[in-house]
Amino acid sequence: QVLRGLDLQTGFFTFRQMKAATNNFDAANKLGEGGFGSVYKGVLLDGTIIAVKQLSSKSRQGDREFLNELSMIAGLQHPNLVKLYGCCIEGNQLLLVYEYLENNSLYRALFGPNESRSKLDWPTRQKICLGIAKGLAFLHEESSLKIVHRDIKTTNVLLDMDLNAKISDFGLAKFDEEENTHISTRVAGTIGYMAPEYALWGYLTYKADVYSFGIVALETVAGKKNTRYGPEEDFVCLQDWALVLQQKGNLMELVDPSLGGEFNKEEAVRMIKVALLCTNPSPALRPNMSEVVKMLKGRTHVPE
Ligand code: ACK
Repeated sequence: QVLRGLDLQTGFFTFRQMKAATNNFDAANKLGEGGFGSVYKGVLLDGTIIAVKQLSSKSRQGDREFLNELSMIAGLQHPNLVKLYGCCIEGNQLLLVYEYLENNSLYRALFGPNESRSKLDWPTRQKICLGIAKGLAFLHEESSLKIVHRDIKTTNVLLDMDLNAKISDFGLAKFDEEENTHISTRVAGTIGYMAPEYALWGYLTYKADVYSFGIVALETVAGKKNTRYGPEEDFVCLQDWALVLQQKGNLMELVDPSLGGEFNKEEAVRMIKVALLCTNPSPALRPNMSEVVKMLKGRTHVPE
């Protein structure tokens, strides 16, 4: 029986259990490398499939704050967040045990090798972006912890059986922080997705996640990575290119051509406009995630 809570007093999963579940962390069971360490697929005795993340950071067993926060994060439940089943702490090993998601990451679905690339149709892409927005709105505004993710990107968005988006690695990045608004000494994020104020000055607020969400939304609509793109690859990122297309009144040119005619033009343009608001260089001018959710649903007018 998988317990859905975290009891750090009794220990939750033992290292032995995790070794058995992953066949001794067999290379064949390795799902990949995440920002915080290797991820393995495993099966518990009751048949539950899990993803075990081996945290690469040095010993944290003495870090009470880390454990406290971990137990709170395990309590966070939202349909658009990857469920943390628990953890295993033994010696200086720290493993996080997550639900296993069948469809890999959004990155693989959009840009992976041919065999793992799934053709995401327009309604699915919309559902994915809305899901990420809802998950972030929950982390920022509704959860008791008010978490800033700090590393939103397509590899940190996992897809379940029905291609619903689930955010992974939330809470990992800010264990040593006290406030959501501060000057961070250690900038942890991914170039290309990082808000400029965070990348340049380490100034971190939840608006940094809003920026990263905007980039992910642009990548999802365009079916293109946020790297040099555009005529003669002049543009450093998709966002720059989108701004130019917006000025030319030609935002549709950004939409993934492989979507063919099966998308709604109005919805696609709305999504790009929302993404452009999110990637505004000035954090104060970016909407918050619950506003983004409303705009994506077409419930609120998207300011030009
Ligand atoms: O695209 P992927 O296969 O999906 O590559 C990454 C890799 O591990 C490193 O993060 C995969 N991964 C991470 N967490 C999970 C999970 N809970 N279920 C399934 N795959 C996962 C991710």
